[in-house]
Amino acid sequence: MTQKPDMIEGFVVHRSLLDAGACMEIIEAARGVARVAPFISPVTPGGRKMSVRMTSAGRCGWISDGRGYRYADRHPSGVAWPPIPEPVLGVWKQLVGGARQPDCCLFNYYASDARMGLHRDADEGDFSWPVVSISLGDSARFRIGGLERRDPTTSLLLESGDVVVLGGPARLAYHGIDRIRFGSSRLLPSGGRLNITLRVVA
Ligand code: MD3
Ligand code: FE
Repeated sequence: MTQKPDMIEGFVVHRSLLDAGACMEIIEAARGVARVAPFISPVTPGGRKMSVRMTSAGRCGWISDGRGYRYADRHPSGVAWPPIPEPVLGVWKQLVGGARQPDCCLFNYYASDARMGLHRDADEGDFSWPVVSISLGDSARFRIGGLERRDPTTSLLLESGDVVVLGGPARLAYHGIDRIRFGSSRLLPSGGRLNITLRVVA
């Protein structure tokens, strides 16, 4: 567990929490989720196609379309979200405990040119539980700031097997992905980066 001195409180990085085997097991499980609930390129309410492709598992999933972004109880195809894979729940259990299960498991796939602009995750009705984020495949430059968009930011490289916990003040911090280092890992057959976030929604 490491920490930058100027980083917002509640942000914890568990470097290499998952070894290559554990990463592969989760990637296989993600493939199973995507067979039922395929990755889609969400469109922002402003009509722009996001470069990150997404799908979800669990009681609800995060979607975005012309009507806005929100949590929905079904994939846009109408199919129910598959259950959150057991090895992913195991990571939550290890870091957060068994008192509460996550409602949503969001899968973000980054191909070579994908990025995610600075934003905060505030669509959830309960911010008292942390968000857990699992990085798989190619490395990425992750940026995190403070509670206001104008606050200074710092960046760090997230690598395959790293798991980030965002609790306390960090739960509502601005953050984003500047770019990925395409080809830095061979774990995903077509390259790229898979990020998995676990959240309590309400
Ligand atoms: C800080 N995902 O799904 S993971 C997202 O790598 C998202 O795909 C990025 O931002 C990704 O919303 C960053 C790290 C992360 C995830 C959720 C957070 C940081 C967070 C929620 C609150 C604060
Ligand atoms: Fe986010």
